[in-house]
Amino acid sequence: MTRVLFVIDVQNDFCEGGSLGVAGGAAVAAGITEYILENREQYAAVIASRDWHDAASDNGGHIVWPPATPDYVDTWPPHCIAGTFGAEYQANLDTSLIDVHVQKGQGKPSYSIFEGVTAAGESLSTVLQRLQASEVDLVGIATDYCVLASALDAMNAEFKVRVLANLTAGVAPESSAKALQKLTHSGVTVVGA
Ligand code: VGL
Repeated sequence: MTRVLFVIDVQNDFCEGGSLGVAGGAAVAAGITEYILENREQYAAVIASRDWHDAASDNGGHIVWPPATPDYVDTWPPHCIAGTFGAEYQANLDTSLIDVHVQKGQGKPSYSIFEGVTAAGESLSTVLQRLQASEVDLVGIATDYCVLASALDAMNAEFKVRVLANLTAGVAPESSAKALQKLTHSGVTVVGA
């Protein structure tokens, strides 16, 4: 078996002080760095995603620009605009530990890392095939949106999937608890919830 680690959207806009900051985001970033340093030998690769939206666009209805107000379920304030500070990895995540970077959400909503591409334009699926990956662990932000969607896609792609819940942070406690339940029911192993 070959296992990879997905680090989902550990970006400034999803951490405290960001336009869509979730509670505990910066601490999760630090925890992920520590976890990788201690567990690197378990993984064939560490693959990190970033939301990477277009400026001056609603990105397929995903982003609502002021003065309109988002619903924080299907529509969101501007976040992770390509090339801005908000789209960069949060500083507590040691980016030297990341082997593959993928970007998603260019002009559209992309909750799942499986919609991402590398800078060379390779899809995540191609990268995973090359690595001959069979198992996926997930950490990152947000538990109730991008971690959820990415883990469900990994299940659908027939990987053996674990979510390391202590290394995730969510938009809201209730939807995060629901997301972890849904993952468990879908066959994902939720560790440390
Ligand atoms: C996310 C809300 C909007 C996420 C992305 O990374 O979970 N959440 N866009």
